[in-house]
Amino acid sequence: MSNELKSFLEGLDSLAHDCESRKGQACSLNELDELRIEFLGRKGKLAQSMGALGKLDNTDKPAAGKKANEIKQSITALIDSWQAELNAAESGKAMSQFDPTMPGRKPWAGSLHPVTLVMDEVCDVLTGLGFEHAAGPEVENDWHNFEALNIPPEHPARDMQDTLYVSEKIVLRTHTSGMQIRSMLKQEPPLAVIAPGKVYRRDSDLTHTPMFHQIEGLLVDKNVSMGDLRGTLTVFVRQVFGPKTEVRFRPSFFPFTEPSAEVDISCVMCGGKGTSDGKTCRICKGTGWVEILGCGMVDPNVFKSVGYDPEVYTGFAFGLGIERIAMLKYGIGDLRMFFENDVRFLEQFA
Ligand code: 2NM
Repeated sequence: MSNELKSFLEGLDSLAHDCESRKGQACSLNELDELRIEFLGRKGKLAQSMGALGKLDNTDKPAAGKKANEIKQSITALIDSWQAELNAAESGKAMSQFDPTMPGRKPWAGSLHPVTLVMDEVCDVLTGLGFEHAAGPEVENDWHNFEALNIPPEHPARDMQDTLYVSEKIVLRTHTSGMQIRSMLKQEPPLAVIAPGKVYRRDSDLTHTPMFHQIEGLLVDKNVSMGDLRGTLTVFVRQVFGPKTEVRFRPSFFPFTEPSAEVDISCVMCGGKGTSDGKTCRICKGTGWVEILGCGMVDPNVFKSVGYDPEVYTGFAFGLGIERIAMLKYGIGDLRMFFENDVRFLEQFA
């Protein structure tokens, strides 16, 4: 072996030793990168040693090249192993800084929709008064939705303008009364039921939506009077709107009740004064009263269609819109708020 080759090989070995001796000097991944560049970089120590390769005898070159490759691999392996150690140490440090006793982030919780809240409350008050809950289909036939309720074929409520038809004899229910009809067909009086749910009308503007929520109540027995109706509704509105609430009946008309009435309560905003903060009350427009429901004594024709004897039984019924009650209760001025589902609106009811 030539002297030139010998000293070339020795130079490479000392380079490897030099690198090994630097263990512990690189304490961070950054420092280790610098070390890698110092030995293996384009102008690093290994590259400089390789400069001497060209001056060797052609017969020495294969052995020199082979050795150079081996040294490059062993230095690379060495630095890689230090890098793995540093990585492990750093993640261990991160774990030791992690405090598993810290409280977690609070999960985002939803809340009940104001329509649901009011629906639940109204149902609770009425079941508390002894009414039982009835449920039924939203797609209803002509007989349950109109015919049995004394709504004749030519009545405007049956018009295509007002009702959403599925087919000639099938509609989306325009009120929940069909459920009350079913209850009466199923059982004899005495009977007290409420029918809550979605109803549909062909109507869409600032104050009407094609779908809204309603509750109807029905009570049938011997000797049920308009006084019973007034007493029941007074107790009901005082539980929902507060004990000082006043009740007023105004004559009205519905095909399924006779006589019929619309019920006003003293304004929830101004308490009936008609003014609030010295200005005309925006809720009751200065009248001191707000309308909240319709009601009446069940028409004898309705009893005939379910097979009750109108000479023996009388009954009262009422119906109210949930969105309207919710607007009054929470002071919501725009019906569209209920259907836009803006979280900033909804989270106020959490
Ligand atoms: C109202 C107003 C007045 C009503 C009538 C009946 C039934 F099925 F018994 F005939 N259920 N609901 C009724 C009566 C509904 O809503 C404004």
